[in-house]
Amino acid sequence: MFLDNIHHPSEIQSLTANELIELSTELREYIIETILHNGGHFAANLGVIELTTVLLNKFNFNSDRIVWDVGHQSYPYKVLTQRKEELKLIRNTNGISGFPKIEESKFDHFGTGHSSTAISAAMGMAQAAKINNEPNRNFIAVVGDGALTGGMSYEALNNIVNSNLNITIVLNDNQIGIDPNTGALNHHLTNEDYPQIQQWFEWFGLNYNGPINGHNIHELLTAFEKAKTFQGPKIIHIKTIKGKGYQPAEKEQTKYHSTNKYVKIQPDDNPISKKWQDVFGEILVELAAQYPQVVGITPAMPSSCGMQKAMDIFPDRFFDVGISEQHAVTFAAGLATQGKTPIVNIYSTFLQRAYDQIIHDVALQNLPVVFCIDRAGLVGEDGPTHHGAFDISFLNCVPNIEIFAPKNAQELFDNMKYAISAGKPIAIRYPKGSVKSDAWLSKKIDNTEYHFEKTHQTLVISTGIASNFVDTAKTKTSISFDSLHINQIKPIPNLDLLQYSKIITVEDGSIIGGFGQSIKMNHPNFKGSWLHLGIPDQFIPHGNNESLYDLAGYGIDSIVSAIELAQ
Ligand SMILES: Cc1ncc(C[n+]2csc(CCOP(=O)(O)OP(=O)(O)O)c2C)c(N)n1
Ligand SMILES: [Mg+2]
Repeated sequence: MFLDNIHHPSEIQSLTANELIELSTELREYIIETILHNGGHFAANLGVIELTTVLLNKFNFNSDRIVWDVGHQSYPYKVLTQRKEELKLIRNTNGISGFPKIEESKFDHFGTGHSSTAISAAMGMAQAAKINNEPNRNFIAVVGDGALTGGMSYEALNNIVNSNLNITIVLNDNQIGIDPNTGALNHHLTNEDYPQIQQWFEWFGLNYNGPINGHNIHELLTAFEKAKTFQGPKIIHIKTIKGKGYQPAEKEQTKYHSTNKYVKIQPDDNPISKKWQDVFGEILVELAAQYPQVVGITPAMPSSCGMQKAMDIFPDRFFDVGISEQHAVTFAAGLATQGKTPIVNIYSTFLQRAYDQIIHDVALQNLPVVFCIDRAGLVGEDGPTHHGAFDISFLNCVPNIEIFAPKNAQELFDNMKYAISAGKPIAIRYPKGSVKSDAWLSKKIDNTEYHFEKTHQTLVISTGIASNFVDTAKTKTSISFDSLHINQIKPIPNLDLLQYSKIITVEDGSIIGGFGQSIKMNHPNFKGSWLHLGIPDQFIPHGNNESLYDLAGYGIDSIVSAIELAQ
């Protein structure tokens, strides 16, 4: 057994080619077994087993540096850099992260999670080495064919030409992202237009070597040996198979991008109810059939975000634009100027990429773009790179936008239906997980008026799924209190609060600039006290989402404690 006997990655540097082959076999078996049991990103890791062993053989990552783009394929690297046992608890509460993380290991040189950052980060490191006159250090960026479609990758490539930096880009070409990749790059890669591909990279000033069989240790060794003798920016184009070595994953690469636990520690809250993205997808199909002006855009997430069905039924109106959040939003803005009502379907965390496009291209021109923001709030196992903590705060301060946070499928339907004819920018945020009430009627929406029983001293005001937490909290304490769910976060309603002595607000988002603070700001005459529950001014770690809500301070138990303390 090689795998069990590697205690430091430097030991891999002395292995022979045949030993690296053996090590790769063991590593693959270990990852398959562990991740199928534990859950986590799966198929991408199986594609980079040989690459990882060869990189650790050819480079010394005490002084050389590596950046894994997105980082979901860094599990083999984690195993070989002193985290073999820790893989068993990857993404669990208190376990290691599912992405490279600087604080986790001295071998994780740059934290990733959002795509297309690797070339820029590695260039920065290489530039610093050049300034420090350290010519013998190597800087590696491993970039997938999906990650290479993201705009930042091109911005970096455009800068590389005259840099003479000692940087090696590894293009891991497996011809898929989570879903099939789109666009020109994907077209040329799948058509195997190698002379053109070579020419294209050379045009950016890169020395090109490829295509290399990324599962052949001998070919990989030769390529990296050559790369080490070449000073300056270069690209090694390897071809790999996502899911390599596990037949079901090779066949169904999208399904096996990420897997759930085989052994469920906790059963789902309500295993029968649908996921938010599935309900969204069904509503979208219904509204698209009813309103021909509706079009849809997903930046590379059709199956994760639920737009796939609409894409299948209305292929001329729904677009997967690849990993390109900024383009996605401005493309939507363009569509909106021509009478279309675009629905941009995007994770909260990735919408951060397109902030200026929201302000400058959509809101400033008051264009009717509808943002359906998935995975808003804490997202559990993916952790701080992916928590949708900030969208309320960063949208709240943008004029012209209205913001909604439904608590169930009916509200999601009502909000989407309203948004389509609102004629202005609308954001609708909904979380990861199952919808508590997943049915909806295609009814006409009522005007929102907030009537509520005013019988107690304390009022809890909440939005989105935090309102479901409040409902459950009510059943868990003997202390009664008034509660109010607010679906529309912006503009925030004016409420008659004067009879209360204490108001507690609850939201699945950042407190600073969030829902609670905006209610407070809107009620300057309220003389009682305020308590805002939500995500504090910290990055929340990864782990089981239910426990994270309480860790952050706004889960069911936290609400109960706040109510009891208010007495
Ligand atoms: C900015 C951004 N948008 C979307 C995602 C979601 N995402 C994670 S992995 C992935 C596909 C990446 O494809 P590729 O780079 O080819 O890697 P592979 O999984 O094929 O190894 C996507 C779209 C992300 N991580 N970052
Ligand atoms: Mg890929």
